[in-house]
Amino acid sequence: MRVAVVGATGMVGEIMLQVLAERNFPVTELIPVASEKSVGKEIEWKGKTYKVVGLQTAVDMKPEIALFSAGGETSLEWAPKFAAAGTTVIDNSSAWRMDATKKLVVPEINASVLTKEDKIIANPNCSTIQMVMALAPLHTKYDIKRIVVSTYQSITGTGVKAVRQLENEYAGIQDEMAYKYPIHRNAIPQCDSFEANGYTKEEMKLVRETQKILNDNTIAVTATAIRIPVVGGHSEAVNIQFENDFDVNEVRQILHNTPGVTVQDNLDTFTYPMPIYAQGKDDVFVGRIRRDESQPNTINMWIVADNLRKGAATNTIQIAEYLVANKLV
Ligand code: 2RA
Repeated sequence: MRVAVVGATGMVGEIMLQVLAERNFPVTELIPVASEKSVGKEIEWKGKTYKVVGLQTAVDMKPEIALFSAGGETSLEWAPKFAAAGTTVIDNSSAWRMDATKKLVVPEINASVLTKEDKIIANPNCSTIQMVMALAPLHTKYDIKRIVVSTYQSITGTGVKAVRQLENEYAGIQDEMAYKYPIHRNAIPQCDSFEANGYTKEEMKLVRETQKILNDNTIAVTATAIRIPVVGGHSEAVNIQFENDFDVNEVRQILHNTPGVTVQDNLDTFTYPMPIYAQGKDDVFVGRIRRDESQPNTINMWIVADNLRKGAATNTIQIAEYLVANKLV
């Protein structure tokens, strides 16, 4: 299968290449794609050297699948061009996620919505993916009424510039490219830009994408997204109010039985998820599971995942695996 990776030289693109190899995805021809400034650059993949090509060249090569992680503008302009050439696009940007004609997919939850006609498929936002991975089976069982989520997001979600800034701040190096605020020894209550309602786009992604993936606009969601100086992944403190009561041990068992979710929850051994240990793994880790004693039918939990893997590259490739397994490409 000819597979294009659009944004192959970026942080998520590089993880996509790594995960394609790890999972032995059936690639017969790899097409690394990047902006004009990177065309001709050589990359190594599975022992072979490939030259980066430009977008139009990649379209003309008619890959069966194109995995995009190149920003919303590139997706809006080029995903339709790939689709018109017969390519199935799986896009990691936010460009198509809330488009009513496009599917927004976490394979373990709603891959069954996919058909041969879906030529542009949206990969959800990283902080949404890890949350719905844990909440989807609980919604089925107990019917979620409201979610209050606070995220503690890795600086890798911002991109390589933020990682470089943090490293420079660690080393005491002045970084003229630095963002407005320091990252080291700080917590920044802003991920992405602000909308008119005073929430950031990141926070509103958690609201809108959760309702779309769980196919239930009655679920009330409110979010606060914070950027913190960690690199391993995103962490989330989630408070969930159900329509129905629950048993905490049954919740743990449901999560334990959920593919792609690992429960790490033992206070006697101080066992709970942490981003430094989630880094490089594809599971979503859940702990600190406990009843909210302040109101009925409500539970608290702590959800951690590598935002570059299950939050981006791996989920994208799992969608591609589903398409191949079900002969939808
Ligand atoms: C972030 N989820 O963490 C967004 C985009 N990767 O900034």
